[in-house]
Amino acid sequence: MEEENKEVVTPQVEESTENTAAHEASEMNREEVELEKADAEYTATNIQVLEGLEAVRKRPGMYIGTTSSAGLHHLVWEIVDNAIDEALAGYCTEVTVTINEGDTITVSDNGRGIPIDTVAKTGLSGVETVYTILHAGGKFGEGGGYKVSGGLHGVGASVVNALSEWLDVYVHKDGGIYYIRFENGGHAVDRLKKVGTCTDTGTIVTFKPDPTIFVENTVYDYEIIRDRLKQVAYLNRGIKINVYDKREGKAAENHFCFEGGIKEYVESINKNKEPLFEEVIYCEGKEPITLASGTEAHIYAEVAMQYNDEYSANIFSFCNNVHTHEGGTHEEGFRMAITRVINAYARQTKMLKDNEDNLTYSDVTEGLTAIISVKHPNPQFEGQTKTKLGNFEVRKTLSQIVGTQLDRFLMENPKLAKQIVEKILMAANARLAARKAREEVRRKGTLELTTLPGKLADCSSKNPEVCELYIVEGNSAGGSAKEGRNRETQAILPLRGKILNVEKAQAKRIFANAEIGNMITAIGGGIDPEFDVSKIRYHKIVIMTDADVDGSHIRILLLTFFYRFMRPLIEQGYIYIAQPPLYKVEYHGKQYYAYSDDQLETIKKHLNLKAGYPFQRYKGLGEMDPSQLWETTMDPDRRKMLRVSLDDAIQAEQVFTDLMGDNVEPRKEFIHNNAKFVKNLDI
Ligand code: 1YM
Repeated sequence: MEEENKEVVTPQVEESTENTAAHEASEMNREEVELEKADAEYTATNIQVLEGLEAVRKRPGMYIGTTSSAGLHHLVWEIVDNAIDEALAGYCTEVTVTINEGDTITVSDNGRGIPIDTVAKTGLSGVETVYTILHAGGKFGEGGGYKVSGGLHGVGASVVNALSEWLDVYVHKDGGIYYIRFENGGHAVDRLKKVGTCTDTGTIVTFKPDPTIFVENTVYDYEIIRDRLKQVAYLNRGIKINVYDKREGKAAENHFCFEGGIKEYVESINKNKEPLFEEVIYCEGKEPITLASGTEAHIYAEVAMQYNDEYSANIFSFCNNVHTHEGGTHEEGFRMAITRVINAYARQTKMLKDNEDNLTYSDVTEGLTAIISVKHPNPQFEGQTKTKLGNFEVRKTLSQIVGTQLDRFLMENPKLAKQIVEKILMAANARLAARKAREEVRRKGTLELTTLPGKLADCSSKNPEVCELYIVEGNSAGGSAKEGRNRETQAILPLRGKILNVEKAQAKRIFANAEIGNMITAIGGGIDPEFDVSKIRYHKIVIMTDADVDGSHIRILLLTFFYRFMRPLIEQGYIYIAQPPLYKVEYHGKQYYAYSDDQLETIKKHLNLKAGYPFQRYKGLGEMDPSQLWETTMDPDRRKMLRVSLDDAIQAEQVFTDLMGDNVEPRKEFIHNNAKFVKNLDI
């Protein structure tokens, strides 16, 4: 029998249990010398490490964009990205994120566990390397895989460590539990140590964001984490993602796993719309690519799409799980393919006659909800907000994949194909009719395009940067606003009654609507697809409606109109909502205004008023005289306004269809739960 190999493979990490075996003196000396050498190497690496992490602490914005709430949440995405990468590599099925008491975060996965043995280049354990060397994310282990998730900043776990008060990592691997702790922005308290045994594998990371870095806010928002992880679950089919809030009084949990991936995502976006037919068209494929380093990798692309009975297009694209708001080459490839294939099919089946013009991209995407998702080993993000995919080769990848597979779908499903083309032909006809209607308006006299609406009381300044347009509900409030305003910078456009619900109307009717026409001319930038934000006449467009149900309905109608036809106004933060007071208290000849119930209570307390002391409740703007309206709602030095933002276009999309579409149920639900919409507003 062969003698058992007695040589113990020295673990690359220190054992915390004491080694009691006796050694010969000479052996001990040799070990000591080696340990000293290792210590010296360790110290040398550590100095470099700390310099790197110090740079992150000096300029956190360079690495995570901002140290406001978005940056705070970014720390979570970085750690989650590593777990998702492990899942995409095929080794991990479940990821769990927990907000703990004290707003620390724990992220765990059941993957292989971060490598624990020493990395030759750094002399540090794999775990310590990943958590202390900037951009160590890449492979230092053998072969396989690349980092695909998280492209926007994609800075890696070491940045999270640098910006944490403390950070703990536990790795379950090869039967052992290994632990390392970092404090004060990434200083390893000790080296990675074995602290126990286990039978599973995985990585568990807990960190506390450093309050001296995140001075504005260190409180996590469960909904932000939940919504983002739900999106990640849609974009990476089959991965189970758990989210918990363990903070006192905030207990919550959610579990996501979508076997259908982006197909289910499209269905969920279309949930409250009427699909043209049940099927979701799905295309998928991969394309080999050689990286600069010579490594062979793949671009992986998938697209899911479903038509509904509405008129707007909802195309959302992603690269490496990052929402590419500004589009890019993947969207261009998709656009080329879908336009080409549908035109070819429509001509081939003679549904589109030889003498008729080609269908446009806006025709073929009317009422289309689509998700485009690309995983790229080396994404180039461009554009103003770095959310535009720039890799040129992706255009062809998408064009080919969507081209062949959409074509096959149409061939194999002639009945559905006919439904699609009929819908698109209707869109094309409506487009032509709308163009005629616009030309008609133009022909009737250029006057109409250049003359401002008679109802508009314009301001005297012509500098858009200082000009404000108040869109006011009702003629009487409009009158007060006209009298009370600052004539130099504030213009008033009163609206009579409700404006048209653009969600339900076709383009032709929308252009014919007088109230909408007035707004378009007053604002001056035209409308989608020709909307030009550089031509707008006001940099603040303020919606001023009553604080009642009708008022909020009008507000939503206006926001829907801006969202559909002048979206850059919302994206670039030009739309505001006026905040008229709800109550007035008069006391010793002085007037006090309250904008909320809480504020009313505070004022009463402050003035020491007895219970039953009278106060006025404003039911509408019309109840205020011009000077009151100016003082409380329009004076730039005293007013309060909400700025409308579009952080999450997909969620906004859902809100608008829920509120404005044909289904009554979601609207009812919304009215019960109005706070949800206000979430889309920045205070
Ligand atoms: C809770 C966060 O970081 N999981 C995780 C990370 C890694 C691995 C497994 C992993 C990757 C590889 C090999 C490989 C990382 N490893 C590295 C590096 N969860 C979390 N799970 N073995 C394990 O990619 O080859 C970086 S991340 F660089 F060490 F390989």
